[in-house]
Amino acid sequence: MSIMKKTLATAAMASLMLAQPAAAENVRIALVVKALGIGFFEAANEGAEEAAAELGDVEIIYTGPTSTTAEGQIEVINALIAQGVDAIAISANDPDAVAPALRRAMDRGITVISWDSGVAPEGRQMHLNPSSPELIGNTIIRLAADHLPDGGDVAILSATSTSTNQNIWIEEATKVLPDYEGINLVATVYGDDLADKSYREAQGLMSTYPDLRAIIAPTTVGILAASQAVADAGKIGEVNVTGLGLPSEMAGAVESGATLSFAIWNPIDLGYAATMISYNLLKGEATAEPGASISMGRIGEAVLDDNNEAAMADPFTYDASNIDEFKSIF
Ligand code: RAM
Repeated sequence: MSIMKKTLATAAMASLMLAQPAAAENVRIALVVKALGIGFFEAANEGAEEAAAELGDVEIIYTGPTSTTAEGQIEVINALIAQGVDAIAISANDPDAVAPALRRAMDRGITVISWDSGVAPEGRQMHLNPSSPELIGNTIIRLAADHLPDGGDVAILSATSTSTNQNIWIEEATKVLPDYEGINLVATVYGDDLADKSYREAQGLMSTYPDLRAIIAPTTVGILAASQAVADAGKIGEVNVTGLGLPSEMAGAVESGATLSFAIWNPIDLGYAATMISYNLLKGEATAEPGASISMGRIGEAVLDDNNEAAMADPFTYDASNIDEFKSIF
């Protein structure tokens, strides 16, 4: 080997040796979302990046399919296994369909949690709910009932029909429905967390049910699309759109009166908390088992129940009185 080549080789080795310890210390946490392009998940990613900056040795891989399918998520999971990431934190499009791929990830030593929309217990170590499912289910009905003192027909516009979180909330909402006298649930339809499909489903509800008084959309994509459909149909004041939305996306609907009030928890905090939990599990700082308490950093402790689930915080209600304060935050 020429002296020149030797020097280069030695320099390359030296730089490799210098680079290696830092690279080995960094852990890679993949935040797998239902689909790319959804504001709610982009806000969660902001929180994940905040946690990474606080922890110092974390790289966040924000990823997901282009539409809200389990098949798309399975491809993403398989690619993450091949890359050898340290943790996968997923909001699932289907609790069962993604479980085998996630099992394979866990068998290879990858830490797996679900957050927002859960995975069946065999496919994850723990699940972080944004809030208690009972509370969310009751909240979405109450939001509609608050503005219907004499009762009336309401319909639900959900995300996908296999979405774990929306399905649990709808189940809980249905349980408390008898407590709200005169509130009549006439239909549940699915917009798949796609703006155009949600818009068309909202239009369909208004034409099929002429006495409809509220559309309850427990999805940030659905509530925005429905509020636009109601405004475009000239039905502001007749059909109130409510459910779960982002203040930043719903400010216009509140201003126009298409939406009188809606709720949500802080999506930035949710992404932050999911990242902190993933980190503490993969570093062995905590074990996912019933009764365990896992630090969520500035949010507090996640205490696991018998199903290894925990809840982050209560949802907060937004209306014309407070939306301006929050619309620039998330
Ligand atoms: C959409 C997604 C997400 C849900 C929110 C409320 O962004 O469906 O999973 O938590 O709405």
